Amino acid sequence: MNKATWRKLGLAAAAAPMMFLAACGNDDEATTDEGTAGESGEVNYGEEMNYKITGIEPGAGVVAASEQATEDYESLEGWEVVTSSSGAMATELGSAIDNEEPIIVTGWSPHWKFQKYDLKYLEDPNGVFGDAETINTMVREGLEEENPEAYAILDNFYWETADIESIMLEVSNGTAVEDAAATWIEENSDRVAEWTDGIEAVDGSEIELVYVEWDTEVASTTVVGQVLEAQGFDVKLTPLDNAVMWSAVAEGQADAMVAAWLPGTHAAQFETYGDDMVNLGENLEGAKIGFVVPSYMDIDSIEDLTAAE
Ligand code: PBE
Repeated sequence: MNKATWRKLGLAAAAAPMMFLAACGNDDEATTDEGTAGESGEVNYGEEMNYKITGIEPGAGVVAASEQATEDYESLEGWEVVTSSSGAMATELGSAIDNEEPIIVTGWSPHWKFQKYDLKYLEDPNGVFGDAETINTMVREGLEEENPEAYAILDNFYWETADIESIMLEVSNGTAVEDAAATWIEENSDRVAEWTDGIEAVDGSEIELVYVEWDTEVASTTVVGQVLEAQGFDVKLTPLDNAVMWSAVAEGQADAMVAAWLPGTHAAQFETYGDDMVNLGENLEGAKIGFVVPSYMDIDSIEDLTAAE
């Protein structure tokens, strides 16, 4: 038996006592009408949310996957992914939680929202959002020969979820990302020293990193930028749209990015541009995307939602 079947059985079992109570509470007629009783315990979140999922930037992989989900799941028929920005998504999530209202956001980890709020990923039995991923560092062809010191530092850059989340949390609480990154570097000087170990300092050599203004990428790119700066580089950080970020590195207009989510989230971009750049491998493991909801919502799976009428 698959997971979905188990879950349905579980729901049926949970609904049974409610049917009984509903029947007892009805003085006129001890109705056992299955339809009515079965529905009495369920909230129609779709109706409450106007069948809308709160998205982020249109170019994000998680938005593309979410749109795919609305096509793949019967339970999401008639639903719409509304795009905006990562910042707007976070604001909407916060105010829904303040009012204990239902909300579904296109979420990802690592992210400070999991430290700040009680949240859960909706199960994705069809696997539309893929499994755990890595965030990878990509550099332009020729960087190794032309700027071996930068290449080596970028190649060494590797950290963990707790590291990036501590910076993101600070930033979400109002600290400037430059300050949060500087504090993290100071407190983790041993780790940072490993990234630059044995690499000679340079004198103002230029390096440009491109990124998208997602909370994760703002944190990682700022840290790497500061580490490069401390090694004597003249660092430029350029925020772009997702596709433009990939094409800038592929075409050699920018030197590097630390923001490639693979194998799933940026599969389309990797397919288009991956052959024209150098993959330096993961800088973080255990990343994930999916539908994220407040824990107080009484559903566990995408299949627990209901299609629009
Ligand atoms: N994200 C954060 C990006 C990758 C990094 C999950 C919002 C995306 O969906 O493309």
